[in-house]
Parts: sequence; C-alpha cells; structure tokens
Amino acid sequence: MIFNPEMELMPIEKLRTVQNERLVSTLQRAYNNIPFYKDLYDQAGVNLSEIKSVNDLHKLPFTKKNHLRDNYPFGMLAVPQTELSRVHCSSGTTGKPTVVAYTKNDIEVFSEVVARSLAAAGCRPGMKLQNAYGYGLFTGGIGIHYGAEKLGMAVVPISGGGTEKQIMLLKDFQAEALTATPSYALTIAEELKKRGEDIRDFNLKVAVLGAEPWSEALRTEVEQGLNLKASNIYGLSEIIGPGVSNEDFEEQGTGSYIWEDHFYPEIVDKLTGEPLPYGEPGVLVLTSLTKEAMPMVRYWTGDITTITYEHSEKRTHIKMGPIIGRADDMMIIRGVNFFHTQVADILPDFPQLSVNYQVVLTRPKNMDAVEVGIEINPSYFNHYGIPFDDLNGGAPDEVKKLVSNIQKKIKDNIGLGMSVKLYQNGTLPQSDGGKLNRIIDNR
Ligand code: ADP
Ligand code: K
Repeated sequence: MIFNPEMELMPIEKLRTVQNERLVSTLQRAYNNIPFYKDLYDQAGVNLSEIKSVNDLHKLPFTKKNHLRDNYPFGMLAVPQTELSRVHCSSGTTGKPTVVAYTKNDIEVFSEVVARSLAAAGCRPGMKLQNAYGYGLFTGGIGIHYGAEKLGMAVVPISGGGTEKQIMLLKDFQAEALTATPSYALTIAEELKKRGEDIRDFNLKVAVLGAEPWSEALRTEVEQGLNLKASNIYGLSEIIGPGVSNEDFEEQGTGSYIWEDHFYPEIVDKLTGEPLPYGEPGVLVLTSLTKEAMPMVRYWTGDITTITYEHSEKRTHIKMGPIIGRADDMMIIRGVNFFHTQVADILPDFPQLSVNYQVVLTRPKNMDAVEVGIEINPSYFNHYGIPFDDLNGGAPDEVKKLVSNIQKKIKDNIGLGMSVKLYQNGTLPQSDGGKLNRIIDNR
C-alpha cells in the first residue's frame, strides 16, 4: 500500500521542480524571519537569489545542533509563538534540551510522513497499533500516534516500559502492529520467551522500529521472537521527528525511502563538508522543504549513512542505508576510528552469540582499552551442556577458542585489539522502554 501515490510515485523531474519551489520559499522564510539565518548567510557572503535549486544548496553553510542550543528556546522560530501548535524537546546530552516547534500545518506534515512510513512498513487502516515509543517531550510517541490515526489505525498509546503490561495488552487486544525502539522490541521478545508464551496467542504482523541504530541480526531476533516483519523508521526532532524515512517491508535491507518532497538529503564528507556522490558514506545533511515554524536549512544530522536511487523500486524517492553511527559518537581508539555498530556487524558470524552487546572503554596506563561484552545464545550453549559459570576463566577449551576467534574477527574487521567477555543471556543492560546506551565510558 502506498499512502500518497501522487507524491510517493512522482516522476523525479517533477519532484525536483517541487523541491526547488519549496526550497526557494523555505530560504526566504528563514532569512526574512530568523535573525540566525540572516546573520549566517550575510556573514558567509551568500546572495540567496543565487540559490534557485537543490543543486545550489552546497553554497550554503550548515546549520548545526549548537546553533539550536544558542537560540534556546524560541530563537529559531519563523512564526510568532501564538501560531504554534506544539513544542517538543530532544533529550540530547547535558544542560538545556534542544527545542523544536510546530505550526498546525507542520503537525499535518508530520502526521502525513508518519502515515506514509507506517504504510510502507506494512501497517494498514483498521489495524490496531501498540505504540511503545515514549510519550512526552520526545517526538517519537506522539509523532507516531498522530500518523497512525491519519492512516486509519486504532492506537493503543501505552508508551515505553512496563513490559509485563505490554505483553498482556498485546495478547488481549490482538494488535497487529507494534512501534518501539529495536532494543525494546527485543526486550519484549525475550520476555515472551522467558515466560514461555505461545506466539500463536498473539496477532502481531508488523513492527516499525527506530530511534537508534540496529542490525540485521537484531531484526532476525525480533522477527522470529514476535513472529512479524520488522522495518526501519528514521528521523530526528530537529527535522520533524520519526518519519523522515522508512523502509518498505517488502524491500527489507535495501534502505529506507526519504520523503523527498518534504526533506531534501545530501551526504557530505564528515571532515571537509564537501558533498559526496551517491553511494559514498558520509554525514547526512537534511533541508526541510515545507516546515513553517522552524525551517532547517542544511542541518548537519551527524548521522553517517549513504543515499542512492539504486534500490528505489516501488517509489521514486531516494533511499538511505542504515545509520553506521553518529559523527560525534565516533570513537577514536589508539588512532583507529570505531563505531559500536561495527561490533553488531560481526555477531551474526557466530551462532554461539546472541545480539545484545555493550562496549566498555577504560584507560589503564594512559592507553585506551576496549572490552566488548556479548551475550551468548542460550540454546547453543545448552546444546553443548556447558555450564554458564565456566564461560569466563576456567572455561572449557571450546569456549576459550570461541573468545579468541571473536577477538581475531574484531581485530581483522575493525583493526583494533579488544578484550571479549561473554555474558549469560539477559544479564547485559536491556532497553526498559527507550533507546539503549551500548557504550560505557570509564576513561
Ligand atoms: P533524542 O535526541 O531525544 O534522542 P531524536 O529523535 O532527535 O531524539 O534522535 C534522533 C537521532 O536518533 C538521529 O539523529 C539518529 O542518530 C538516531 N536515530 C533515529 N532513528 C534511527 C534509526 N532508524 N537508525 C539509527 N539511528 C536512528
Ligand atoms: K537528536
């Protein structure tokens, strides 16, 4: 099902015309109403009348998260506060949050792109959706809620957490769809297994998971555990919230469609900021084309990915690959660039391992050291009858060999020596409803 065939199937030349028109009015709106943009472009010496199409965008400087922080709370508004319909915050790190705001029409656009996303993920009008994204200042919960209603679904607004109740309602209400962070969907799947629930008592068909990076191995685990199809949803508060892009459930693994009539994507080099050709990994930079309250021009998402039209089969819009990491989350360990998602990528090579992992950084003797904790796959170990206590230290040869094979694989693929510690299933931190932090920095 395609929610908005006119826009999602629009021939690319026509789409460019729409984008160019929308870009020009976005730039005028930003420059004329927001002192930040006027100063930014005046200081850079750009004449906005020279920016006529998306191909000219590269002449403009980037907008970054610190610009939003500097203009806290309402300095980035292009409309009077009386015209706002809603205000959200992005959790961010310490200190003041990043504020984002919406007009009535912005909420309409937000709902539209979420409705398209859910439809692409296999959600249908008439289905019930259990929405386990957090409700509140976070854009995820309410953003999904409005989009699901627009699509014609019935929403169960349970929010994140309370796994026992999640399971009870999934079973009693027979919801066909689940939205959650991927790590929380895994928590639910593992809890089902632990309780010995029979998946045939549930009616789940699709899950729409996002807000944090996840791997194909995690997808498999969730799909098997919950007996459904799980697709990726991507977004960020600064651009609108979830629903900037979404995977089609029948084209899994080939990327997520970016709703290009509302968000124009570029990929740029993370050091030089120069635009990169399709297919090359770099920082995703997004320009909002229709937002009224808070237009974002060349917003530096910090997320590293690729974009290409190569796999756009069902729709004309461009697709982005999975997020490899955030530019500012990249760790440089003993000179080697490292994202924790690189650990996730090697796990499927070892059937003995489960998908849950964490990365602990320490600095003994002034040298950075990395320890990777990985949960084991209980069925594999039960099969061999190895008691869990024997996993670390005093372990049978077979386990010692496994650990050294994992270490070798990490060294070969990532280029860094790391120590590896195995954990019993369910003992590493799990998502209790929201995003899961996999990095523990003890340096
Ligand atoms: P907060 O900042 O409060 O955590 P945001 O919604 O603004 O909330 O977070 C957006 C960020 O979350 C993105 O920039 C990206 O790093 C991450 N993210 C969102 N969706 C995905 C996804 N599907 N895959 C990987 N990372 C994602
Ligand atoms: K964010």
